[in-house]
Amino acid sequence: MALTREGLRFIAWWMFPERQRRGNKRDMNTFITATASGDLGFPAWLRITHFINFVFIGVLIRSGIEILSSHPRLYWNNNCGPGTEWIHFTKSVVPTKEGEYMARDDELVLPKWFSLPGGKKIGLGRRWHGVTNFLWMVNGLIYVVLLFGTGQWRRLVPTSWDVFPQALESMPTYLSSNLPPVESFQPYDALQQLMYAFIVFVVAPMMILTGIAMSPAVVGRFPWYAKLFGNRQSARSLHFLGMAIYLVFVVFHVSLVFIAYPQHNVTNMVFGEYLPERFAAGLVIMLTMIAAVIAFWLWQSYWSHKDLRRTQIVLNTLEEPIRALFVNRLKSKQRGFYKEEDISPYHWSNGRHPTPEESPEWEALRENDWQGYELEVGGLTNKTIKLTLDDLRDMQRQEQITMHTCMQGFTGIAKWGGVRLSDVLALVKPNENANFLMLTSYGTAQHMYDGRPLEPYYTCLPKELVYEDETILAFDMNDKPLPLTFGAPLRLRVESIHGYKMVKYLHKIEWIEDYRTEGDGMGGTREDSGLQSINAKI
Ligand code: HEM
Ligand SMILES: Nc1nc2c(c(=O)[nH]1)N[C@H]1C(S)=C(S)[C@@H](COP(=O)(O)O)O[C@H]1N2
Ligand SMILES: [Mo]
Repeated sequence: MALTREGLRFIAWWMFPERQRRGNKRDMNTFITATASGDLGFPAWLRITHFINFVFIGVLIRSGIEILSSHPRLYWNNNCGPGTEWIHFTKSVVPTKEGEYMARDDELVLPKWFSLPGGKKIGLGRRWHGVTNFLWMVNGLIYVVLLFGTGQWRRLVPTSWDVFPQALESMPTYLSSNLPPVESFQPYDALQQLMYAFIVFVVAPMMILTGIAMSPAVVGRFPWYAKLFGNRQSARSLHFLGMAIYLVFVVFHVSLVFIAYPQHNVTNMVFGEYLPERFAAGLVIMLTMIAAVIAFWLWQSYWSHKDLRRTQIVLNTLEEPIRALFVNRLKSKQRGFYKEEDISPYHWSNGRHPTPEESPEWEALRENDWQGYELEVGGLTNKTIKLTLDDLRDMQRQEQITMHTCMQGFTGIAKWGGVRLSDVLALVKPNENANFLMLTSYGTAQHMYDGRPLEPYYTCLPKELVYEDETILAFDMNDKPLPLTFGAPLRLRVESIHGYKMVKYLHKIEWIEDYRTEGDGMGGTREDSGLQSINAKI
């Protein structure tokens, strides 16, 4: 421990040598040097991590807004019933009849300069958010380790209870747009210190913890985790409020840098020490850097849109190892957790049932009350079989009350009745090269990425998902045969992933060798056309 501390001290000394080396040689302003907590200065690591943090927070806010815009409503309950949101960012009113209005109908289209990447591209917004989260947390960890390793924590952690009355005292000073005396910045005054400590030690961890609560893999495996925040939707609301706090903070903080003793702030941040004579140069450098960061944020949007597929592949390549490390292994264990009374009275939908033009076959079966419906099971197998709904109902039944999470943001709890996918697959023998299971719908995609005619909705599942305990083919929802909008007569449920993998209006399932030879090669309709994670296990 002592060794690490010494090591870090050395790195710190090496990284911010100005003040240490020159020490007292320089006659520095008294308020910087003569502080109760010693000379904290502005070491290089602090300035660098702070700058990186600024870049990443902007990326997180912009991509977060893209994600939010795909379901612009926030709730404190998991049912997400129409009118139960505490805030919405759309004028659309949700009809109370289930199945009339799709989550996709509710999406906003934001301009490219505003959100990342803008233009209803939640698939890419989620990729940007995911990749940046990881980098942001690594940067934050380096910052916090160095903060405590070098004694710099005194900047942020108040060492006396006096900080509260002091902060109260300086509040009216700020409010009357005056400034506390320069001596009280050591390096920060009490109010600033409290605000910074709150952002670093309360809001940032809250963003991480509530972010984790939004992953269907995490709350599928550990449903209690979401309860720590109330429920999954309140975690989402808190995550949003955290963003709002960040936005307000950034505005205040940046304004104060330029209002409260800018000579100190600017030269300290740019040069690492107080150099009033170089204030003009510092200001130019700082403003140029801010402009460059804003240009980078905009570039991300335009670069993303220039070649959507390339962006999807690049970001997915960066994100996949992180997913593999943390969430891909989590398998749903929701049975027994949710109770009958948790079932949502209203359940959102995504993906309308096929029209007679799209699928005359499905329409005929529907008119015939599903008499004659057969699920085809085959592909790379020893034989192809066809199962009627009665065949499926005669097999061992599995029921589960689970929470559905659409990657757009809504959730809903329902009781699903069906048969395990693994039991169905046990009826045929897959060949050696059967690596993925492809499930195809009678229904079509809601849109195609390149505007070509709508193709049947499909998804490819890796074996890990196929053989999960709670992966079922469901024919019942809440003790009744599946309603039309929820996938009649048969649909997939995979409870550890996002809703878009759960094909409704199931037509056939087949073992295939590789998802890359199907559709556009990304692993499913929402991957092909919605630019979601390629061949995702979550
Ligand atoms: C300053 C930091 C951050 C800001 C401003 C931010 C902002 C946002 C916003 C506004 C959303 C949209 C919420 C919604 O409508 O569903 C969002 C989504 C999300 N955020 Fe963050 N976030 C931050 C950090 C994090 C961190 C550290 C994590 C993970 C550990 C995280 C994980 C997530 C996840 C998983 C989602 C939902 C994404 C999805 O379902 O695809 N966020 N974030
Ligand atoms: N055939 C088909 N299945 C589909 C879709 C679709 O558009 N067509 N949408 C998917 C998405 S994005 C989600 S969130 C869920 C929604 O299921 P629900 O309508 O039962 O809530 O269905 C999935 N299955
Ligand atoms: Mo979805």
